[in-house]
Amino acid sequence: MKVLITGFDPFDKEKVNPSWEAVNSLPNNIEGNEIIKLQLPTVFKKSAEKLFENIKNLKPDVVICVGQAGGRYEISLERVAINIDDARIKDNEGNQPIDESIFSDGENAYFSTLPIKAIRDELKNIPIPAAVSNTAGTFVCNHIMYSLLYYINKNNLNIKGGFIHVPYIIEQILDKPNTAYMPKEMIVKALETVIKTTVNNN
Ligand code: PCA
Repeated sequence: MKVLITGFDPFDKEKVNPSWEAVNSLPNNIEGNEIIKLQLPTVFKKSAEKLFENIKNLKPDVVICVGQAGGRYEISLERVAINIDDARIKDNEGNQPIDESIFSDGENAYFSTLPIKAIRDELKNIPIPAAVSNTAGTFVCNHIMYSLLYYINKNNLNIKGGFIHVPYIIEQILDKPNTAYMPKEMIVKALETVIKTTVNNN
């Protein structure tokens, strides 16, 4: 199978984004499956346009988008994306949409089609802390998850898609006392497990 996996560039004054640091460290092949890594800008709309372009060209079987969720302790397997942009801060190009729908002809919400419960169980077995999350927020991460599932749905594509939030990595929390983090190597291992579980789950 062909797996497209994305991470975001750094935002909100961070120097790195753990999602891209981990995605970029994945091997190009996992158990015979081709792994294609793509960095997306932390920018409303532009991120989705870049993702759509790559899905069109690459025709992947699985698309997994990954983002930073600073302050969370575990790998968050997002269940649902909602049709709302409501930004607490500006994105990397100064956009700050408030209470705007993402696609006016889209559903109110779409559910992940990744096997999130099976992934959670596999991760806990390793063991890596993981949980199903019922909100991806209302910033660019929810925006990309919603856009991905909207695109798959509207175009009737046979693609499994979903979104994973990951904690800060160590270099981000050195000046943030008492803040949750996960070593990058553990996030990489988690993403490998996400991929294996998804391609093996029919
Ligand atoms: N996290 C942000 C957007 C980019 C990222 O890595 C979010 O949770 O919306």
